[in-house]
Amino acid sequence: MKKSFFYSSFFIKAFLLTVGHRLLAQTIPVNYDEVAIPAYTLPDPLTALNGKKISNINDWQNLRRPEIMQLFAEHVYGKMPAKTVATHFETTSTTPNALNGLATRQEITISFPEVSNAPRIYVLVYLPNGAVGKVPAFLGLNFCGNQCISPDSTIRLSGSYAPDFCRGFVKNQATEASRASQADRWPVEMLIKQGFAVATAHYGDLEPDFSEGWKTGIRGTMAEELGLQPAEWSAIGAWAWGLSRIMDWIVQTPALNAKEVALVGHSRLGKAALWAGATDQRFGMVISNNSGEGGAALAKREFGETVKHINTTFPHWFVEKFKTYNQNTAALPVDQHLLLSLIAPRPLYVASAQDDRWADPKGEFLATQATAPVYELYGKTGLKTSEMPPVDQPTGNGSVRYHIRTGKHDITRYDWEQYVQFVKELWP
Ligand code: GTR
Repeated sequence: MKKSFFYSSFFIKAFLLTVGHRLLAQTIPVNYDEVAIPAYTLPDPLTALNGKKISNINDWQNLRRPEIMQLFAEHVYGKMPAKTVATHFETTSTTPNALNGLATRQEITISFPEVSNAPRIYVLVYLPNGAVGKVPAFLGLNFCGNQCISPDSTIRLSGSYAPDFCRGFVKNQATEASRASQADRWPVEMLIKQGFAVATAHYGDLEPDFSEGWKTGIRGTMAEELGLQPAEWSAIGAWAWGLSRIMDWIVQTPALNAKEVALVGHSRLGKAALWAGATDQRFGMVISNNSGEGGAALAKREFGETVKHINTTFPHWFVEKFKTYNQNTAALPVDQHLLLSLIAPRPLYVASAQDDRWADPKGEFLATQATAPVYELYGKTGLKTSEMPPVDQPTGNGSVRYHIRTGKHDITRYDWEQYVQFVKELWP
């Protein structure tokens, strides 16, 4: 009785907060006109705050990169915990003949034994059967729970909060009807056949995605152990932190090649993937799929979704300070090309969709292109072209690639096929 009252008041509150923020954001005008973009100047990746020109890897790694990290922590995503907390990995299921014998399917629970009310991360993993040696992996969070990525009825049903758009949910809680609801976004069989492992977890395990979600997520329950108050970081920070905990598991898993983990994320989870890739350099590659505002798109262009829109709809995604730029992106000391530069020298793939103007495809392209000088410091090749490529024609022959696909905001088979090709070229 008491428990059900708790759950209904929790979901009513989450619902009202989410709808309220969304309605408020709808009153903010949206610009889709290139001509109306304000004049803006992007901070130079290779000029330090003290004016010093960065011309070698040493100065990038020891001066400019740390100061860019610091700027993003202070103004955008918040700090990351400096303290580590004891982690326990438990394999709760192993299915040796998943996908008609192509893969071994495992479910791993990552828990934090020192913190009694901490959330658990439930990781779903597919390992290709018959692989010789350690295999590379794609790792990414999912929106609606592990059961949504496959029709397999034995996958654990997520018990964590999922956003309203997740199908087969009642009061943001998964039901059996949610199984396979996002299977088209996760072509596991194709990836396994290409020799990759696949690992995923529900982002709601780390922090429920609404403005008071921090209370039951990592930020609220582990503040003391992690040495960070909830307001010092953000939901995106918590999701990124969770990706690093999954990486901890990968590192000690003999079947996996921890040096070849391609971190992939769509939309808000693309933002989280980029911040995770910046804060944890063990991820060997980062793939941003339609990550848009607060992800790969330049904020200062104010095209489509803006800082003000995102802070109004999702006030918990970033730190409070980010809201001070709602009306004044010119004052932002960073822009997202600097976030992408933090991935260097590791391979980076940024993808947009033609109909996803809200995410500003051109802003994503320009940010990606602006990372070239940093890649060049390492003797790597960034995007050479200054023109956006035609749709469905990926561009970039070095460590950085970009495409704009026909269609809407989504992660499709086409997108995955390009990622597979990129990974195979860079990690032959
Ligand atoms: C939108 C949001 C975007 C993007 C997207 C998603 O509503 O405005 O920034 O993150 O959600 O995650 O699907």
